[in-house]
Amino acid sequence: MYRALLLFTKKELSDRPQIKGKKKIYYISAEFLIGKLLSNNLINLGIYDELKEGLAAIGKDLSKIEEIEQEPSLGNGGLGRLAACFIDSIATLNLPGDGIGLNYHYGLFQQVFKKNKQTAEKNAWIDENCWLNKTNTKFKVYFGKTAVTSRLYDIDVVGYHKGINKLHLFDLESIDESLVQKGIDFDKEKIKKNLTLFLYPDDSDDAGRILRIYQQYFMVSSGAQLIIKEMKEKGYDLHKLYKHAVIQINDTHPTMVIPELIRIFTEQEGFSMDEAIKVVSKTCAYTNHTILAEALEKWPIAFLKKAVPQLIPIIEELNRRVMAKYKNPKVWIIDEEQRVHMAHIDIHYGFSVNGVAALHTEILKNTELNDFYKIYPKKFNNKTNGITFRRWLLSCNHDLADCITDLIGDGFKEDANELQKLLQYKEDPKVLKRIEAIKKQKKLELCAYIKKAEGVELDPESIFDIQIKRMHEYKRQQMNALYIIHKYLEIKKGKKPGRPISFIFGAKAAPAYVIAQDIIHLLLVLQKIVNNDPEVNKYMKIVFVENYNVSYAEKLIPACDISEQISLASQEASGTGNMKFMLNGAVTLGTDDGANVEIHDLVGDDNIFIFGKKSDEVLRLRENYNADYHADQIYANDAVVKEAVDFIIDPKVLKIGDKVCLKRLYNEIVSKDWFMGLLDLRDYIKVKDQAFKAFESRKKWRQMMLVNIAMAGYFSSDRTIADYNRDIWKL
Ligand code: 26Q
Repeated sequence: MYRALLLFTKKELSDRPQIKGKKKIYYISAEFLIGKLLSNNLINLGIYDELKEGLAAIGKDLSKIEEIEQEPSLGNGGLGRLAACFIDSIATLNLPGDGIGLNYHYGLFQQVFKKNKQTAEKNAWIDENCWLNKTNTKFKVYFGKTAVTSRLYDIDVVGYHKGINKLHLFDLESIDESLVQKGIDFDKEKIKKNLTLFLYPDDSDDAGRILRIYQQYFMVSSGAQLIIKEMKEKGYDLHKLYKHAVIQINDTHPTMVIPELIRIFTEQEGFSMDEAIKVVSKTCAYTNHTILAEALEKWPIAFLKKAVPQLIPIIEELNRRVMAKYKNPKVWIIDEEQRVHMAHIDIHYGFSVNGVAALHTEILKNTELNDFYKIYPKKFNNKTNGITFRRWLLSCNHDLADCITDLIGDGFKEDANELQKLLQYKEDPKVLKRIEAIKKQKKLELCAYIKKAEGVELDPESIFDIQIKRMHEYKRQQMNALYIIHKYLEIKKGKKPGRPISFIFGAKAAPAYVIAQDIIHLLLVLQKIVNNDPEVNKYMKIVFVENYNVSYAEKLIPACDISEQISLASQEASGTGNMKFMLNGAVTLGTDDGANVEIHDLVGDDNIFIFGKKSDEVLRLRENYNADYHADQIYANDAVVKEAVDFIIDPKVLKIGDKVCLKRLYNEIVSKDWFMGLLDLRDYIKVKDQAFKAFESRKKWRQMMLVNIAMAGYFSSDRTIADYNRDIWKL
């Protein structure tokens, strides 16, 4: 049945018209975390309901058939998922625009828990039942004198009741899957065979790996050739490229497209260097997704020399021009340690630099990229992230979408701002109860799924408190763990919560990120201790779901009561999970960070739980961290904090867990605590307890759910893309 539906849907897609126009956006990204496509394609084609009914009439359940589809894992997290939401919205706004990326055979690893630890397996998603269409388009890509062939695979992207754009994924023609031995190990030297096997994990500690440069260049060289081919086919003058194409560079991963286009123009198309630089600079725009210094790509020039020697003269020329103009070495492209700062190429040689939420853009302008902002104030702009409501409401929560349609009609499906019409029902008990009943239903469905998938039985009457996102110290899952320990110890002392709580986690950690692995380990050990303690498990349970991915998110988000968005203020560029939760009627418990700030502004103090230090205070403390922040003192002087932290190395925990991991984590927290979990822990405990208490004022809570749904319209990626188009792309 799945195969029949796939073939039918592919045919429907191929019958739809291509979206056309005079100017086109190319969204280049190393990641497109698209998730399963069947249900979304059917919705956007406008045939979901009809098919579902038709199938039901012959005794088939569409939602069961959807389960068969393999999820491609072509992204790490937020940045990749954002790219997927964007291509949906570009098509939905009827804008001509294609994605350009890589066809990783095994994508991001699949997470398997063994002995309370994460292990990694490959995720083989490509087979005859996937959405890829093989094309005849091939290009030669040179790494110095070594040539490889790239072949283009396409996935159709259909807008909501609109035409088709393409997701172009390049693959290495000479790929050899048999290189992968055990788990995700493979021979890193055999570039001609391994290039598109895996996606690199977001790995701030170990970013300098040369294979990633090969991948990036393979992507941008193929992409540049494709763009030039399309321009020539349409008869456009390459000297006017910027009139017909705009290239959005998704973080620094595709930055080499800039020197590569300049190289092709000067070496093959007869441009002067001045002219090539001018044309490319007017075509390329850059999006920044992070202020974490260690995550900003800086490649040793020796690596680039080895992988892509042909780009070195271009990069050196770009750097010479910068040095001639600006005396401040902090804005140069090549630093004194002979490292190439990729973001600096984008900022000097692109026409737009944007952050992904209001606070993030302000921090870029005022601190992280201030030296550049002073040179190019007009280039900097904010584009607050968004999510596609087709996937994150219509597809993942049919019941809620139907309920909203009954109440305010289906205009919100094209214009998300219409969700505000829901506010008129704030005092309508029937509506409020219906929304609550849908939440209850989603919780029941999630309970059944978790029972089957994880073997953990959750109480559907309990509060569902959910933190799902990549495992990273700045996102502070460890602080959530300390709250859980605190609650556990309170229950042990006889202070029992009025209503049970289910603490739900989902997260992958980069395999080389040791502390992140340790936090996963701690949570899995706590899960064993808490869930098996008959004195406690009536009041609380923990479940860390295995292999959290887009499909799992689609099940978890509709069932959530409290959305955990607890990053250290200033560190989360935007967050997009926060928006998905809000849209599905969860209430945010968070810091004033990233897009939480904008959620807070929209729903007001009464419909969100905010805690913790503000970003300006955090940035001030971090300026002189060793002198101004003392985790050890907070730990020593606050008995509640100390008790929770000490439990990490309590004999009860060490008995089940790995001593090395747990002690390392304990030491990290009491001595360094680089992301200041201890600083905010007291306030977090206080405000989280307030949130649990507020859950008992049922009318008030239902109203909070309603207000959150009603105000989520701003976070539609249709709005985000309209903003990109108005200010940057001008299609
Ligand atoms: C870089 C070099 C080497 C290996 C890996 C990487 C790498 C890969 C992925 C670095 C970063 C990423 C991903 C970053 C990311 O997902 N950032 C998130 O982007 C979201 C969309 O804008 C924001 O909402 C999040 O706040 C931000 O963390």
